[in-house]
Amino acid sequence: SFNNIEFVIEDGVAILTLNRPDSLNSFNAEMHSEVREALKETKKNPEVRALVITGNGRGFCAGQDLSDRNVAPGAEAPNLGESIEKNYNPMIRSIRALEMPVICAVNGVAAGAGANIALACDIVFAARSAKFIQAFCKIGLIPDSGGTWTLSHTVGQARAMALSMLGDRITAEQAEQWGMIWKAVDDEAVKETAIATAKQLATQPTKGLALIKRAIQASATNTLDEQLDLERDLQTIAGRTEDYREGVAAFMEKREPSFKGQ
Ligand code: T3D
Repeated sequence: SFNNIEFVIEDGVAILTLNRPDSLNSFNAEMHSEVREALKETKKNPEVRALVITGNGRGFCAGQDLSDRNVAPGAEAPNLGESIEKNYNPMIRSIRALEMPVICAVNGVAAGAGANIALACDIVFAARSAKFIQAFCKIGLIPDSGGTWTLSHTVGQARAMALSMLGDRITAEQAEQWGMIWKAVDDEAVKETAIATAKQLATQPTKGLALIKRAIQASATNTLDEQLDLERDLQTIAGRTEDYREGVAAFMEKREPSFKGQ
């Protein structure tokens, strides 16, 4: 059992809910280790075919818990690189490498690393009242948790630079219009929409979806020639899955497919 998150598995979907609402679900060391544990379980449990990440209370996540940082005069400067290497980077890498769809329900403000954890997910729904804030610049830091990369690739360099330097509050609708997230939805519907989407995806060809994830991610750094080669290789793998066989057979027999995620 966990103290800082909730973690349940239902209908093939793991639901990870950040649960430190009094500090807008900011990360302390214990929450980091609990999220690590939950991501590990998600990866190794064969019944899990999609993951939802969301938060309790009025915020999604306010990034690092700043009350955990000793900045008193004379105190030794904390080594933030170590914190990133130990906590934030492995979390982002796990989300990106997870061989299943990761759906984020941004239920409220997403600031600092909280914003960039959301942007690392595969499909992001955000409550209409939620805001995305690259808050780092206000305390002398740079966007981490992949933010400098994801922002550049989703909204382009001009917006990535201004968002990162100004720390403006971006609405969910603006984020949708800019292609930073998938959809803005009504506040009261955001969690159920994300969970319903994940449950639907958990009935789909999970291996195929994982290969799509790999291909789209790789496109960010590949040339077209490299990407064509990669598509060939991944399609070779996809064509050998049981779900491909089932999908084609169901189509030809004019019936609903029954995918096993294999
Ligand atoms: O250190 C490392 O390991 C390096 C890695 C860094 C990664 C990072 O994420 S750095 C960036 C850290 N995050 C921030 O700078 C955001 C700080 N928070 C805010 O700017 C604001 O709270 C928000 C814009 C997110 C929301 O504003 P608002 O007015 O809606 O809420 P609030 O009143 O500021 O916050 C509510 C409570 O949550 C409040 O506590 P209180 O007064 O009710 O006892 C506030 O102190 C607390 N809170 C919010 N964010 C954090 C936090 N407490 C600790 N750490 C936080 N990040």
